[in-house]
Amino acid sequence: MDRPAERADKRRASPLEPLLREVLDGLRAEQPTLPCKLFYDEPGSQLYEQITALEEYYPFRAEVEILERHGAQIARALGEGALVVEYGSGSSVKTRLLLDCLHACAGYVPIDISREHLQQAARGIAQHYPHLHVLALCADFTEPVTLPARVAALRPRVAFFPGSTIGNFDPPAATRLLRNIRELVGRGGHLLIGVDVPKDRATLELAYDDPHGVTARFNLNILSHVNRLFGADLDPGCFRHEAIWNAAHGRIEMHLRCTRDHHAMLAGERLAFSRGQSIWTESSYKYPPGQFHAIGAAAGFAPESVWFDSRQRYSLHLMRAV
Ligand code: AVJ
Repeated sequence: MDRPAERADKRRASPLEPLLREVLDGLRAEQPTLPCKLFYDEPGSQLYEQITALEEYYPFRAEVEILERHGAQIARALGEGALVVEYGSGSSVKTRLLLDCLHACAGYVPIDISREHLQQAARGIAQHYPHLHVLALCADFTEPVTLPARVAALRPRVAFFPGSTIGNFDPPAATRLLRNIRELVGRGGHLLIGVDVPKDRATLELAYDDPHGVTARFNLNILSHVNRLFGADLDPGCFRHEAIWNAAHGRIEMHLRCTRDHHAMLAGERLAFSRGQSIWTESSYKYPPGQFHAIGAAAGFAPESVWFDSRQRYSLHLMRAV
């Protein structure tokens, strides 16, 4: 049997330790939270793919429409021979639309936290573009990212950040993340980033609470992921999916609302949830263009162009690092 000191040592050495801290602190807060990056285990990434196929989830289709309609203009603005670094690449569907337009592309570095998903997507891209240098990077991009040595010399750099994933960070955290991206692309580098815009409550809430229950399964899956990661016994049957538009803050909030008193064990800690209480699992901020320009400016980016889909539901910003 481990002596306590040895056990503490082993725990300190585990890469899960900071994540476990984050999860425990979050679940014990007055408003319990879970970090939304934990949505993306294998089943979660697959559920997210299903969400993007839903009619109700307009951001995906709207962004594809923008890339299809304005791809040539985007490619001209980005110039030739760029190294494309994609943040949160997921299935890389949008990547193909971008790569198809780019005249000559020096390399492609997809970054994602979900390893299998990332490798599968990177293989797909490498097969489809046999002359392209593809280097997958499995990383949490909320931390500063270092590019692999083999592509580190390639310039100019373009950060491609589709999907409105930036909306998952509150404005101060979004600014910090864009600052990291600003450092990575360097002066004169570009950021091409998808940003959802505020709109009527009905459209927004339907997009995040679809009648097919896919988003509900996606939200509840985070509990199974936590259970698997930490050997916990949170009961998904005690929670119900909720998505509300918080107009004052300009964000969709996803919660898991506790439907009956429930306690669970997580890494030897007892957690109690009472009926009516929620675990806040995700925010999805929506910005009008001017508001997003302010965030970009605070991170060292100047606006170059903004494109919208035909129904003005979604925006794609091109910004240049200054
Ligand atoms: C891809 C993370 C931006 O916030 O719209 C979809 C995730 N959550 N449905 C979003 C999501 C619920 C999505 N992001």
